[in-house]
Amino acid sequence: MIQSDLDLFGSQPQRLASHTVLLPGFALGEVEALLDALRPVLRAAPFRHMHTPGGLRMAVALTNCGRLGWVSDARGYRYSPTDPVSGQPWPALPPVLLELAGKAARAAGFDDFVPDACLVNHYLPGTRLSLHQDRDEHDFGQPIVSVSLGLPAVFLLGGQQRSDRTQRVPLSHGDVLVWGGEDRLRFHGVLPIKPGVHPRMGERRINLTLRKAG
Ligand code: MD3
Ligand code: FE
Repeated sequence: MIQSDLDLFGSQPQRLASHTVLLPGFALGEVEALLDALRPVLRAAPFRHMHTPGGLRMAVALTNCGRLGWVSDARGYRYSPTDPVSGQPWPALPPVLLELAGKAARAAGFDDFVPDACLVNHYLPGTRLSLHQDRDEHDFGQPIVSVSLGLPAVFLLGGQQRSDRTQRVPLSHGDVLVWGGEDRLRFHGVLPIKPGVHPRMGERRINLTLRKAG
C-alpha cells in the first residue's frame, strides 16, 4: 500500500513510556514560522556556551526566550528573568511557539500547558548532552515539550536512576516529544550528533524545550 501524503507531516504518535509521547513530524508544517520567530530571539540573545557549577564548559550552546531562562554558572543551575550576557530580560516567547507547545501537549494528553520558558539548544556534529534530569523547574506536575530541528539525533531515555538502562530514540527534523507525569524526572541525554548537512538547517541541530519553569 502506498503511504498517505498525510505522512509527509508525520506518522502516528508513539508512546515511548507511560507519560512520554513522540509526535513524529508534528512541527513540520510550522518550521518556517518557527525559524522566522527564532531569528529576532537569536539576534537579541545569541547562543553562548555556559559553564557547569564545577567550571566545565558545556558542549551544547544555548539561549532562552520567555519570562524565565535557564542559566548555569559557578553559583549553580537556575532560571533567571534576565540574560546574564546582555543584562536584559530574555526575548519574549514567540506566539507560534506558545501555540505549538499547547497543541503538542494536548495531543499527548496534557491539557492547559502554558510554558513560561523556552530553552534553545544548539548542537554541531560531535556535540552531545550527557545523561541528566530536568529538575530546576518549580512544578514537576507540568510537562515539557521539545521540538527538534535540523540534523537528526539519538536521544537516550533512561529511568528514575542514573544507572537504569536507557532506550535509544531517533529524533528527526520536525519531531516533537512531550513528557510529563511519572516520566518527568527520567534521566535523559543526547548521543554525539553524526556529521551531516541538513537541507534546511545546514550542519546543526537546534532543540527547543518549552517548560513551565516558574
Ligand atoms: C526528558 N534537551 O535541554 S529534549 C534539555 O535534545 C534537554 O536538546 C535535549 O535534555 C535536547 O534539558 C533533549 C528531549 C527529551 C527526551 C527524553 C526525555 C527530554 C526528556 C525523557 C525524560 C525526560
Ligand atoms: Fe534535559
